[in-house]
Amino acid sequence: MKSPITVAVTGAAGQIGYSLLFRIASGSMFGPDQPVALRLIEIEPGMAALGGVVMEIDDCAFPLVHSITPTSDINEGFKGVNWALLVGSVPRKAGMERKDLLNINGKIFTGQGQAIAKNAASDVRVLVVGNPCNTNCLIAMNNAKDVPADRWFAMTRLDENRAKSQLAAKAGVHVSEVSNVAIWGNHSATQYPDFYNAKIGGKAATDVIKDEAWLQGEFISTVQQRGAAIIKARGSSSAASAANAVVDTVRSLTTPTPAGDWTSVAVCSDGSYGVEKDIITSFPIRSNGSKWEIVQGVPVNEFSQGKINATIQELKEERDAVKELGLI
Ligand code: NAX
Repeated sequence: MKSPITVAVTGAAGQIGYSLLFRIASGSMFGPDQPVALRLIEIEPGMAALGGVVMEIDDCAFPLVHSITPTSDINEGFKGVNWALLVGSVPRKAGMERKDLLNINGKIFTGQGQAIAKNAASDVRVLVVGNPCNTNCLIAMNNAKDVPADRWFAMTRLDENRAKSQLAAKAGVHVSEVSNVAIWGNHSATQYPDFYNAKIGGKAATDVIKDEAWLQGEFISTVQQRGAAIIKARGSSSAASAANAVVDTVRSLTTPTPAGDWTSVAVCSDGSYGVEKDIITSFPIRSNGSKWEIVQGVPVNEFSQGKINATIQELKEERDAVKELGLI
């Protein structure tokens, strides 16, 4: 039997947590023969509900669950973790300014960054899901200086999966035919789902979907606004699809990317594609199973460059705002 991978999940009693924990525990994230030690972190008011979730995980009798540690103490929660999935945050409420949101979450993510640096395993990798996820990740990373920059990720995979599903529906093909979809920039309404480099059945998506006006217009806005459409229809935000994207992100970083393809995740910019260094921004990424790299040489035309500039501008403004607040 392999030794367990220790995984922390914050916001473990929330909506995404409720889908995610069972996927991790069943082996979807790390494989069918890999035991997991779960460290589940909630704030004090969430602890009673978390107790119920732990009872349900127990009641699944999962063969791969080595142990479950529910806690509201972040130092305890991040002890020895190989993966930290930062899902819990305070979402934007009506009337809240972006600066208020960054400030409230800033306090959470400075503390979590410090606790990760102090307590996690030396190989820790961190995926931030809680919004605004790119900038929350930036804050945590800057408060955990001992943890190398290439270990920090923010989630844009749900956007990639949404984009693939829209392209497949328009082309009338199964979603597995769609590849090479890159999300650039921020996980927000400014993100750019790059259809110019996408492929459908191995051909350029623009050769299969001969409707550039739809691609440049409705396609992009549907992907950008998909979260809002789900809230409208369901009465609460996407949870199972978000949890699925967390599983996909970790699997894509820990298994080799299929030849010629890439996936999307926000990482610390190294200046590739002229993007400002040291902001957390989504790029096309490849992994060999242990190391990842930004895919170089993906063509960026004038339309794409305009969209990328807009989303990077938003990330720079968020970075400046948290700098001004003294969070980084
Ligand atoms: P919920 O409100 O259902 O759950 C959040 C949980 O986090 C709650 O149980 C709360 O008690 C807990 N929490 C709050 N502060 C905490 C802290 N400091 N430490 C530990 N736990 C804390 O939200 P849910 O639907 O699960 O969404 C979680 C986050 O994911 C939100 O910020 C949401 O905006 C974000 N999302 C990000 C997505 C992405 O693609 N990156 C997509 C889905 C989702 O919108």
